[in-house]
Amino acid sequence: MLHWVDPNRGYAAFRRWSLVAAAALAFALPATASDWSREVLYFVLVDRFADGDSTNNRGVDRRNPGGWHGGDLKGLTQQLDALKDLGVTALWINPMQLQQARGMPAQGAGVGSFTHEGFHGYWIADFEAMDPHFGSVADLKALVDEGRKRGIKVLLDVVLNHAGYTSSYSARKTSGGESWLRVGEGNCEVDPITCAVGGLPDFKTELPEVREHLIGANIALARKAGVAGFRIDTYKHVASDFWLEHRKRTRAELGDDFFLLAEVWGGTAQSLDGLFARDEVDSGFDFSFKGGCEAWVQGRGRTVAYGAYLRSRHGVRRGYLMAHYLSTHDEPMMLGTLGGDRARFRICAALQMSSLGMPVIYYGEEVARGGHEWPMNRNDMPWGERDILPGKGVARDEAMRDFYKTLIRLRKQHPALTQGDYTLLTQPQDAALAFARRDAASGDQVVVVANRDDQAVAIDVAAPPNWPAQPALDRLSGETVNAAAGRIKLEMAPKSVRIITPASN
Ligand SMILES: [Ca+2]
Repeated sequence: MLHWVDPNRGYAAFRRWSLVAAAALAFALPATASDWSREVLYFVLVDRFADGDSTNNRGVDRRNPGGWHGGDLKGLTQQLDALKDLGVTALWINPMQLQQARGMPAQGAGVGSFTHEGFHGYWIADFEAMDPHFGSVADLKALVDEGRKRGIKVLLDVVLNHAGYTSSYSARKTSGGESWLRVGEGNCEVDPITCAVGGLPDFKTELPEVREHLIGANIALARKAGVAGFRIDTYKHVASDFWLEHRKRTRAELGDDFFLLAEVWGGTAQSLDGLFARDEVDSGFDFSFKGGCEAWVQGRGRTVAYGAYLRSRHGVRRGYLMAHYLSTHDEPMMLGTLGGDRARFRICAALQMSSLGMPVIYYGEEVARGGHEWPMNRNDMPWGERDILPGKGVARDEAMRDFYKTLIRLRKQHPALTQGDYTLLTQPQDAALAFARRDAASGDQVVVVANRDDQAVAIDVAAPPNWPAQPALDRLSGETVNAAAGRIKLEMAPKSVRIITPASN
């Protein structure tokens, strides 16, 4: 295109133009350079996933629901092709540091008493050492490197609030003679910063030496392994000035793109906004999505109100992101809450994958992993007949996995689903949920319809503006949908969901 000018002059002009364009773009972009709005995040408790190295299985007891089960970084790395095939683009792995040596007595619903070990990674005894059950720093780097080859980023879970119940930190003092850990449990309702969450010893993160140790150790590990970001545990229990320093440090030492996802318990678009306004992090969890969908698909609440909630999620500050899940290690698994109703579960999975934000799949959810309440919400990844421990022989639902694959593919194909705006099509008298997503930049548009009832429902809603005339297609079933004369009309089977686009899309 520049053949009619001197190539060097043309290039110089192009360079000048691109610098100006880049500057203009940078100005137009939000404060954060890291954009994870198109990622599909997969959360793994590494010990529960795949055992790739039996030499590190010290103390493994697979019959203990709270024990070590032998999964490790090598095993996870070996399954990256399967995760790529599913369509995930980022992994969230639990904290990797050395766990307290001894387990804790515990009692769980339906499992009685058991010994609870630090297999989940949140009971750290030494922030400067890897836990050998998970593997070495080299193993973590190998996961990151192999993931990168497959377009999968790694997000490392970090704890900056508390130590394990037992660790050498209890004896540690600053040069001024002050203890690193607070004594007493405090009251998290009164003061979340100084309380002991779950009775775990609280670090005095206001002390510079403590701060340096925690931030420095996590940054050093991240740098050695090359992880793309942190998922930050128990965020609201550490003060904002700590997080501002943490943000500055991670950017300076790990790069401007280093991504931060905060676990602010109870987070919503509204309650996270202060963090985003201060640019402490890039993202936070939406704690309403799971419960909202569970309630709605089970017939609680009006459909129009649920649709309005989905619209309210678009109130998130521009350039920042909410991560939304159906299950986690800290909450009962959705499929269990729905009484094993896979049709209703599929509706929520489809709504998750067609909503704004970063969807998080809790390992095994995509194959209908069993387990409901803690500790069974942290049970083994089901592998069916595949020769992978610890979940070898545990049944899995391959049709559910295929459904997830389709949902993820649609999400990637349609910018309307990742970044489009939201129009609620449901009217107050309607039983079924219908909404439109439209990406103004590309013109891409999608209509999502869901019927939570045990009966079939006839849908007749106004097509969104700019919706082309016939034909339209339901991308989940492949069926043609009647979208003539500005109306979308279809019969919805009991407990069903459709993701509809113009056939030309
Ligand atoms: Ca192992």
